[in-house]
Amino acid sequence: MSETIAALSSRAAWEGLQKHVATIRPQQMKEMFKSDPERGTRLTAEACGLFLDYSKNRVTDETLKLLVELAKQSGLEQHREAMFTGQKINTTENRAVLHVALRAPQSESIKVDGEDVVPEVHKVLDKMAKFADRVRSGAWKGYTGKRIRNVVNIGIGGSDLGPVMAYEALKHYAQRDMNFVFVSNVDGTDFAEAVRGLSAEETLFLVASKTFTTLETMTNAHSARDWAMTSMRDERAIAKHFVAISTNAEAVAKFGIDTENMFGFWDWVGGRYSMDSAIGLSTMIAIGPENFRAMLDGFHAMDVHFRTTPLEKNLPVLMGLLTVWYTDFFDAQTQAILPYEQYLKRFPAYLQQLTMESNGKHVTLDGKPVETQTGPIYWGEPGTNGQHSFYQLIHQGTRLIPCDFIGFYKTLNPLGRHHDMLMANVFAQAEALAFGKTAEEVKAEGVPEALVPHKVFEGNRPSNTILAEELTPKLLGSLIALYEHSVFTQGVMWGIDSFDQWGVELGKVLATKILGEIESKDEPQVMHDTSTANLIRMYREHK
Ligand code: G6Q
Repeated sequence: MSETIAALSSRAAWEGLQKHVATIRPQQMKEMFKSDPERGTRLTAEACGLFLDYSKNRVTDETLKLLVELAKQSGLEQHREAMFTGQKINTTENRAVLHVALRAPQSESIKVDGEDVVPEVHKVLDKMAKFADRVRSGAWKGYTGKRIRNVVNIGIGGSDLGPVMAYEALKHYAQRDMNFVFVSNVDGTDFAEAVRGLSAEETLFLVASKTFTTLETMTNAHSARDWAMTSMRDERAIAKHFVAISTNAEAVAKFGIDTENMFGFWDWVGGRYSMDSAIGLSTMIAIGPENFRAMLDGFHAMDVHFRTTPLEKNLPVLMGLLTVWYTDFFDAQTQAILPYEQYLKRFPAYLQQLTMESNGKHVTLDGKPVETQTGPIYWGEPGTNGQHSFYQLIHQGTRLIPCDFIGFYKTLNPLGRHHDMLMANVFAQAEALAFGKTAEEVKAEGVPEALVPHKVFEGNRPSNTILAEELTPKLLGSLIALYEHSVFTQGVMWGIDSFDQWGVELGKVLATKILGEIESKDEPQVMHDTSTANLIRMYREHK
């Protein structure tokens, strides 16, 4: 598909945007709002229970028109259809990209290599549901007959960040007499602290690894097995205390887990797009199959919106285009994610992987160097905590940092005036960023002359505000899919493969070589630069 699309810099809309940006740079949002009384209600869009206010961005109608044209000239609609119809758009791995099939209703049919994958998806979902119900009700017993009280998910990257985020986000709906723990780091402290105080007889390990070869996960899984055996002393206990989530049945069996206790998925599900596959088993055990299915419905609703809504009203498209706008025309390096919802505390970390692993690419699909900056750095913390730390730089620093504020009309934990205060902060921050405070306004407050420059806020700093009714499983699904498809939109503009991760693969092999050298008793056969060689030598001497 990429052959038929002109290089980014020669797409007409790109050229148009390059000229156009010169007219936007000097404009102040304050003036844009003054001259257009409808702006705050007009530059909004709504879908799947999510209301997006994108009026506080450095854009005019002309900008948006050009960005939408750019999307069309970049083949967004064709690429989107290629994804939804199972074409192998992850070209460097020759794979389809079908996380959308994970939440497709049973009535749909999506084919990969001529085979409908939807029935398989539902087969696994049903198996997960049966298992989750048994664990939740206590029907699934540990080896010594006790019910499971602790669920430990062992996984890393895509096999960890989604499950942790979803568990935290949906804790309100979780079975509270169970304990959910997540182990990812190969640092032994992670495992040691996770199982501290747990009884092995009441603990179920979910070993979540697409490949079932990842060093960190396999190391933690073996330590978990040793830990469980220390108290249960019988290999037969493994069948009751370990299940696997993987695409690699052979490696699962080799580890000693009965493949009856394996929940499968497929090579067309990327790790960072897998939290709604069997990788979400911990989520399903926590919140129950019904809530999990509601979450899938939320994902699916956003998939339908993304696939069918005209680009100018399409939430993920708008958000993706705005990210391209700031990244490539305003030299923005980062994008802040600021959820004003404590349950979303791991959402920024989850999005870091989703966005940066997807769009941290330096060549286009045909292997040529990209002509512009690609994926920005995503980061953030829940409000209002961030306000007392890094917001200073967003307000008065020298960098442009587009922000996504996320808030809810209703809290799941009503407590006095807390929620009104929380939401007052969302609106106040977005307002202050956009409109700032002039020297005149500061002076009028009686601020001494010498302090005036310090108290001036330039304003003109862009943000989106996303509002929703309440954090439900369904809403969470839609919110995640919103960002998934925004990332997709960005990737199509840049012409990159948003679905491979060769940088991650590199990390998986590099350490293995050095590990051998560290553990060897022989004199180090040092083939490294002098710095690395010295560091390895120091470690060997002092460990
Ligand atoms: C995600 C990446 C990566 C992956 C982990 C874990 O898109 O590929 O984060 O999820 O490296 O891999 P396994 O699930 O195979 O253990």
